[in-house]
Amino acid sequence: MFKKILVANRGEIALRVIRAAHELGVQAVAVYSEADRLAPHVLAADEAYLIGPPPSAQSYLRGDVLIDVAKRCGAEAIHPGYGFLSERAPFIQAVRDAGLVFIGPSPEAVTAMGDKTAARTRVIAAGVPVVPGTKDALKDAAEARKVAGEVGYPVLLKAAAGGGGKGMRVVRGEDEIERAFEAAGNEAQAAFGDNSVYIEKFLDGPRHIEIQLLADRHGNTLHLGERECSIQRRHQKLVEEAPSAVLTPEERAAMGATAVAAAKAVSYEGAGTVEFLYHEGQFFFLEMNTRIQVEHPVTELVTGIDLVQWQIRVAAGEALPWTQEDVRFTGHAIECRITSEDPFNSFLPSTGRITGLTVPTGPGVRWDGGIATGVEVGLFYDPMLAKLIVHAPTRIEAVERMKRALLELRVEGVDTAVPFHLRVMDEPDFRAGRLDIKYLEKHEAELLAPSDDEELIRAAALAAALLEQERRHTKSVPRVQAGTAAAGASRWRDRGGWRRG
Ligand code: MV4
Repeated sequence: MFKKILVANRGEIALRVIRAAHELGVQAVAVYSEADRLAPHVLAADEAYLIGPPPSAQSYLRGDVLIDVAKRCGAEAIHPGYGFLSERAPFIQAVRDAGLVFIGPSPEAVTAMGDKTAARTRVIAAGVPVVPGTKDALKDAAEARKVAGEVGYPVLLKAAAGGGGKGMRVVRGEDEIERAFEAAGNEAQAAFGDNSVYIEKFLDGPRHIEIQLLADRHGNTLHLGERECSIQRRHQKLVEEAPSAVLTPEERAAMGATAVAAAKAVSYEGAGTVEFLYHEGQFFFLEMNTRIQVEHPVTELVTGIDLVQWQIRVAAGEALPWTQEDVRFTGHAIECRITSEDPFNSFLPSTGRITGLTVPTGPGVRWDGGIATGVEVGLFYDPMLAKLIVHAPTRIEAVERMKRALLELRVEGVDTAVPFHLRVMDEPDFRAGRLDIKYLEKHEAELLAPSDDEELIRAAALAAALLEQERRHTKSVPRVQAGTAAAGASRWRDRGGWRRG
């Protein structure tokens, strides 16, 4: 096992990796930008190094600086977390060239899965079902027209270099195909510097279900079941759960075996995820994510397997100690992403200082957070502050537990998605497990419209802020009289601005 690893990330995932390292007796080195001097991941690490100004391009994306820090502090390996440098093959190669271990897959596996047409070709050869369409990029609009006619409308044009929905165009009939081909190509060029586009049959309203994998370098590749990730907005997931409310044990086994085949096709090592679209009882390979994902905790809770610890252990050369039959699933887990966004104002990012934080606890509740009171939430990084995850024997008990935990949670100083999550937990289709990728669009009216209650809360918060300002500027009036209860407990000393009655 390593003695020391460098965590090349920030926020909740940096803390998550530091915790896993510490439980393995491994020292963890943090890096931080000038915006993150007081961040929790810095305080949790054994050592921490300043790597640059706040913008990611000058700090967390500086592969050369990160490798230099790792070498100078004596770290043997680098854990990339998710985002940032986690899926950049040249960085992985540079880590290896520096004599360090990258905690994750090979650069070849990342490259193979990063190009969507190359990935399709690789997994088709391994017998993995994909959505009907082209293997390779289309040469021109004429070819697009021909192939679309064969596949049958509606079709979807996708960027070969894509992922995450950029450069995607639904085409409903032959009259639109040529214009859509040009538009998708231009968008792909702008986003990825590559205008290659391919075609798939468009599936209308499938579920997004993904399989978690764990592979060692001794030939063992296991699947750890699925996650249902259909509740998303503009390709940002908001709620995830395990297991899916719809998969039968047979479907789980078939999807799992398919995901294992896809991973083996690129000699995958470490933790990874194969995404599928699930539509009318069939599933189709979408893409493979060659990193640990945000939503990994729901899988950890239903399998009892610590994915981040095992990432580190397999990177150190250990073999997985289980066969597929040893992997058992217990109960139901749900995760809500706690983002600093205003759900009632188009999820507009909300900034400010965290002035108060009450984290839910109690049976079956897990908080993976990257914030603390006093921390400034700005616009330099992703708005996800934390994840609230619950585990319970059944799905409906997990839903009720999540509601309870969301009501215990108080984040003061910024708006969060918490009121949105509370509405989801009460929404009948969600409670019945009736989900697909159009869920949010379908339920926009109930889930995203500000209620009278929210209007009232906003008005109260504004009034409280004005009062607070006035109080600060009224120096002549003694605010608290010594010796009264107010010295410790008066509501007028509450810094939160408002409270629910
Ligand atoms: C699709 C699809 C429907 N049919 N492919 C979106 C992101 C990219 N990775 C693949 N995506 C989709 N591919 C076919 N043939 C619908 C989507 C899609 C989607 C997929 C997963 C999760 C959320 C989504 C939201 C919109 C569209």
